[in-house]
Amino acid sequence: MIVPKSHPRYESLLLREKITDCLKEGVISEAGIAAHGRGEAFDYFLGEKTTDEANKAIKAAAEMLCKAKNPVISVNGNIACLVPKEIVELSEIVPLKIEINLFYRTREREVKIKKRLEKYRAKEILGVGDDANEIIPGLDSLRGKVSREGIFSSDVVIVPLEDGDRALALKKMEKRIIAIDLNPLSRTSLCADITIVDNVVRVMPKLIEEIKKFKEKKIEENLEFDNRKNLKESIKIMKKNLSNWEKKFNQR
Ligand code: PTJ
Repeated sequence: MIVPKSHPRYESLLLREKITDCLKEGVISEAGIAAHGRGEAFDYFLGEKTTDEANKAIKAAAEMLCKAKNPVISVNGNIACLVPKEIVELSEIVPLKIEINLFYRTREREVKIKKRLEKYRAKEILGVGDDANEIIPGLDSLRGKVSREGIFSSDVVIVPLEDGDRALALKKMEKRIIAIDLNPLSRTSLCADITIVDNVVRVMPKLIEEIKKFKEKKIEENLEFDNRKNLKESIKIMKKNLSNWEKKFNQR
């Protein structure tokens, strides 16, 4: 551990260390590092905390998952690195299926990610090797290769840290999409049914909590959720933070 606890950006630097370790292990793609950096910038604008809007989206996502018939979480290198334990816990409590789906798909990375999830006691992992036996229509990238049992026949898919095209293609297949994306303006954020604008490392434990509450019937059912309105509010929070920082900057 090189980062001292007293460092003002300790938490953020710790995540960076995790990400670079996962790159060395071959879990994350090189482009995954760039994706993480883009996320860091948006997180900074957001104030690096879960907003009320994100909490509303998390509650709505918990309800959608609990009511789904065949929910699936799509796992890429970044989330396998950052939240492996939570992916497995989520798969048990909803319950939902875990499917590995990579943009930079190689057999080697599929296996490495599978092993990482198994270390956290994942039992069944779809989308590896020949199990990715179906194609999402109209999608040219390797993300289009999906499992018949999983994403292909799913009704609700959680897509954390997406790259846009697939979310749109899944919508055309009439699936409902829950996105976790720090960028409220990304194509994925705009096309999802529910977008949680927050860092996946803060979202996953909260989502698990909300699902537990929903299962114990401690939260209201049939929550109203307007994704466009929620995204607008998240953008406003970022703008407000920026203008407050500008005011402080001008006073120096
Ligand atoms: O592992 P692979 O091969 O499937 O590759 C996956 C990557 C991440 C490289 C691929 O999906 C990609 O290029 O993603 P993008 O287009 O960079 O989009 C990632 C989005 O996630 C961006 O809008 C980021 O702001 C956002 N993001 C990054 N880190 C986080 C995040 N959102 C939530 N939590 C984060 N920690």
